[in-house]
Amino acid sequence: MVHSLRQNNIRLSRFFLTLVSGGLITLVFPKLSWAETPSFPQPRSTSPEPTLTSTAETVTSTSPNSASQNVQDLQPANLEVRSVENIADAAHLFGSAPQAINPQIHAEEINAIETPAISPEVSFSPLTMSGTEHPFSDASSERRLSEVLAAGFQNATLLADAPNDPEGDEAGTRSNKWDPGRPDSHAPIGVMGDHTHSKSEVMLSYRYMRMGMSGNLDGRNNLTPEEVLADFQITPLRMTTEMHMFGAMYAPTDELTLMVMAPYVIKSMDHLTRMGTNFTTNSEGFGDIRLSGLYKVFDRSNQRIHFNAGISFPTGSISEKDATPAGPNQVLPYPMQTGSGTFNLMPGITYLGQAGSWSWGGQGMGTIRLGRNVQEYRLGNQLSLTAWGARKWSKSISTSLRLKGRILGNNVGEDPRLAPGNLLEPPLIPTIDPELRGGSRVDLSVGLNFLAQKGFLKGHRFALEAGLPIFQSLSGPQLENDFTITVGWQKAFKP
Ligand SMILES: [Cu+2]
Repeated sequence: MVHSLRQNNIRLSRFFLTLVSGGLITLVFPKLSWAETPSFPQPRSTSPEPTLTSTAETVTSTSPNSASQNVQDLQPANLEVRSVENIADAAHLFGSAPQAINPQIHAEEINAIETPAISPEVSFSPLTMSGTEHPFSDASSERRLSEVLAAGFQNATLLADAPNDPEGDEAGTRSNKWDPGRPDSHAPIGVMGDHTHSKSEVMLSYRYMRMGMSGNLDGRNNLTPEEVLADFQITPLRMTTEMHMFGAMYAPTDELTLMVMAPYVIKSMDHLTRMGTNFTTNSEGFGDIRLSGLYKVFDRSNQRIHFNAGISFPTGSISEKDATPAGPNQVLPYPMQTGSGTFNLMPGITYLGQAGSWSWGGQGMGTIRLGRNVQEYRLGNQLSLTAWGARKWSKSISTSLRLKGRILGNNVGEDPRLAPGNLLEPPLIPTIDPELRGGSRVDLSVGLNFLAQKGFLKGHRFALEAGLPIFQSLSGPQLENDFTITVGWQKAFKP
């Protein structure tokens, strides 16, 4: 049983590696079709920034980011916008502004309409029109044209990211769309599935998490080791959980982002027996791999909402063993296992908002275990709610404060390999009691997000978050949480 479970783990792991690497490879191919984008005379610029050019009929872009589609979505402002762009277009083609067009008229027309926001992906920049190399020879008509464009696009994104720089620092800074290019556009690093990506973006991530527990609680009351040993033969003293979390995200559309997360877990628990001896058990291995779909349903007024639909696979082990006073190779208690053994659904909803230098968000997520595992038990279902606020101090740095509440149920059913210990009087150890697993906790965390804006690390994100419990009430005796630390790296790009 153990052996076949292990083999299933390996098979599933291989399946996901194939899935992810296959996805990465296929992403390379759409790039080839960009070469077919019709190209018109460009402003004489050496900038690698994507440049929007236009004709009376269409707006095309060298950016793969469906800029033309986004611009054409600007109904009913379409005609007015085009008429202005015709000036720019004519300027591109003929090297001077047509004298017959009075920019003032267009400015009034444009001010009369409420220009819808342009997606941050659209690269439309009046600033490029006032560059030193643009084709206008008449400085005043150049200035007036810039004013017209600025008036018409005051709500629009003026500069957007390059195709390979989805987190460009200027993206969305002047639009009323939620801006993905800020350090605080990603939630504190301890939150997963907090953001979606725009079409064809990929993001890779790595997180290291460390959680420390020590001392036992029963309800909200602290228990000394002696108090626990009055009722049990062994008491856990402390536990350390480390997790290496590897993640990949890919957005097939602007609405849908797919995410896979693979944890590698390392656990260690110290114990004290009634006889006064100490012993430590260790376990490590891959945990349950999680696949999620994040579906964006709202993206307006600097706010976003997406639904999270996750499923985790029983790739983690429920048969970790180590030496205990009972003998070598003993199946370890529930909290020392690296997996749940069940398929789990993780439905959730995430809300994000931005205003000026501030941002905030919230996420509610459930974990619903489907059926029971091969040992005929399941871990408790979970509900977690978190909310945070963040302050952006520069284009690179933001700090955050976050509250997280979690309710965890007790196990249902019991691992028969641990059950014999329950027949002893007094019982062996609290960690093998399926009724002593649940509880509720509230943590308060501070976080730091860093988004490199230049140098060879441009676009790379580094983040840190540290949390302390401010409330815990546990079915006890059960080890209480002391701290949680998460550090992480993230990089988004367009393959
Ligand atoms: Cu991402």
